[in-house]
Amino acid sequence: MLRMFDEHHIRACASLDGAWRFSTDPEAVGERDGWQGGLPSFESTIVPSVWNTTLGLLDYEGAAWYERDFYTDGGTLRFNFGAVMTQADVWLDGEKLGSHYGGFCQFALIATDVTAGVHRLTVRADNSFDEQSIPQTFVDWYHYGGIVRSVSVETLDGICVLSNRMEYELNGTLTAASVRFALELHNASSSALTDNVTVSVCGREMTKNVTLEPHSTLEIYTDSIELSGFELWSPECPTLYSIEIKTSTDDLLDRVGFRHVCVEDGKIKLNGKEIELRGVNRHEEHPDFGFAFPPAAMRRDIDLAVGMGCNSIRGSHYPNSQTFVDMLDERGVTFWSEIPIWGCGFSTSALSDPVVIERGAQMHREMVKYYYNHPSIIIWGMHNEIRSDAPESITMASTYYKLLKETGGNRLVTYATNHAHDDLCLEYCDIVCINQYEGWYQGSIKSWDTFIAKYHEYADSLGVGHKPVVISEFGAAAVYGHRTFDTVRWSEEYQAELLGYCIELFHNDPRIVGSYVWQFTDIRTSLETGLTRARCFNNKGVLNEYRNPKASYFKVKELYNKHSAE
Ligand code: ADA
Repeated sequence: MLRMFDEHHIRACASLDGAWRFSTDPEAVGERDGWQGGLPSFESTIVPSVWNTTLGLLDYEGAAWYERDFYTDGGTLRFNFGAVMTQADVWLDGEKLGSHYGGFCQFALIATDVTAGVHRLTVRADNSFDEQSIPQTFVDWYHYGGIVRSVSVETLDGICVLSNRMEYELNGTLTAASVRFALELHNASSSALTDNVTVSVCGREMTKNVTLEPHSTLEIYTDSIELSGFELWSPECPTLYSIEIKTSTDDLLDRVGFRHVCVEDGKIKLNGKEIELRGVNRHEEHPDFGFAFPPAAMRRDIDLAVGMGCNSIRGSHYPNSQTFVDMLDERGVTFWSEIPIWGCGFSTSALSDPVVIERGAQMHREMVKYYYNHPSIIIWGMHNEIRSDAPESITMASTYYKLLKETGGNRLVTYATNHAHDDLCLEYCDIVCINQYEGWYQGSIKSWDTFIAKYHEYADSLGVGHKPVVISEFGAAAVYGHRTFDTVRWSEEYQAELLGYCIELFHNDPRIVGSYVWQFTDIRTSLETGLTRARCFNNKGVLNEYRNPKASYFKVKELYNKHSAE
């Protein structure tokens, strides 16, 4: 996984990106026929990538197999997968190593007693969707398949550090913090071991003596220390600190930042100062690369969003790559990270299905585990547009809210609702986030005023009128290059007018503390959406899919930059 810093100096790591052997398995017979022992026929492909950009496979949904050989000096190996869509089954030399459910989520598998020499790694990726999958069959983006983020192999030696969380609490003046680390340790050897693990942060060290049973994993906490003299992380000054965690045989390097986000007096406060979120919804998707989004293009996306005046991005609708979030940490852009529960595809029965709820909970746990230390993430998103007007949604909303509040660190927890006037779950969010398309699917541009007024009335009647409101989606489609003298639907002019009207309206409403334009770029959608989605793309981007600007980009840029200067 490409990070914007080295994760290890001591641990031996090798990238497994590059050429792999590949075969689709449309009848799902591969495992029965022993393909894990060697693919009977194959073509070559590149990892990471999506298979849909291979000619002839645009709409392939189902299982596909990947295999490659690699050399190792042997020992305990850890295989890291940035993301596999959506179910991954992994074999080493034909022996099952493990499985993982959930595209967009990072995972790792450990193999012990591997001999020195050349070995074969096999992955079956299956992107089939059904009524228990997350997301479900119907979504408004493209169901790309494949190994879409990097794969690497690490050699583990002695007591190793698999992951870490820096848990900290700032004092009232935000000048000092009480800090402790949660460390996931693993003993890679076949005998019990004792070692010191030392964490260095801001010139201070914390050491703990640990003993681990053979091939076991253990989470420990360091003692707490008081730190002061650090700079806070903020959009204006995104200060980051390197940390180093070491044992006598292993290390893990990471980056952290100190900041405080909360809701107070109906506003969002970052480091005690009111912040208005000027945001955009971004899919990590490109028509030529799908979800295997090139890092250099990520940097350009951030330049374009920052240039438009954004101080926030919503990673709609799934965890984005660590590379992208690293870049946001560096640039001081706040981020909303969520999992792909995209409600329009969910029936009410799926919402209360324990299998679905547990799959979502596991995705939240993995998102928290891998992204915890990113200061840019100030919002966790539980789900998007579920039937939160139906009692069946309450278990899901309350379960995820509790999970993220208890384990997610200092962040606001929310979900995007499209039931602003009859939502039953508003108790389970720190900020109320509303998706609405007045002037597109219903009403007119001007009917936004009555829509908002009606929400305030409803919120007051429920006693949640004090919660800050963010308009998390609003927009209109415009076909790139369709310019008109009259502001008619599908034209760049209409889209620019609608977004301009909304941004001013939201900015002038004291209860609304932010907005996220739907959306950053046009995106490919399911081929079945042809009748409502011109070109089979969702055309509500302020940029087209190749990042060329529409008139609306300049309108949003003018207003967001004006508001930022106020
Ligand atoms: C919803 C959804 C988005 C997108 C949007 C639209 O609000 O959350 O993913 O589908 O509608 O363009 O209709």
